[in-house]
Amino acid sequence: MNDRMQQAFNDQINEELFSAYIYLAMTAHFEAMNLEGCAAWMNLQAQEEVMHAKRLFDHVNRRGGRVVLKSIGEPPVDFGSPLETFEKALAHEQHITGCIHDLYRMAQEESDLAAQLELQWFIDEQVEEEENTGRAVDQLRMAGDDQVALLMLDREFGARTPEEEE
Ligand code: OFO
Repeated sequence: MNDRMQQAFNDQINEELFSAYIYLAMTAHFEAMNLEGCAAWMNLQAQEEVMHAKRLFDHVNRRGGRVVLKSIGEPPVDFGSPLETFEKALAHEQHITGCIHDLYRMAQEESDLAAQLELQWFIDEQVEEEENTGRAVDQLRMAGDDQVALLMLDREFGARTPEEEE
């Protein structure tokens, strides 16, 4: 893989690890509110982000490139209400989708077919990420100020299971 692609993959590894950091901060935020199901949902999300970073990491290595890990930014501490927190998670996923699409377009410009194939998995994954997070946002909006509905949703979010990697 050429230098431009290698650098862009390294930047994306950093984006994915920062995502994990944000979701861990959201886990802590929900733990502090005693919303264990929401916390478990975010914790699972954080683990998936580490898996995404590792997938890009492996791709760079398998192509004879050099992984360079950069420092990870500090995430916020307070994300607001459960709805506001999930809305921020959705906005973050939309940002990551944009990054993946830019990376794919770069791979096309550079005629890097192997990177394009790898990134197709991520394009598909982002559809799922936005779908899952968007559903949670919609459900929390429906619950509104109803505390019982919120507790029921918390239980449902806690039942989320890890995604199988293909
Ligand atoms: Fe890696 O998909 Fe979320 O950020």
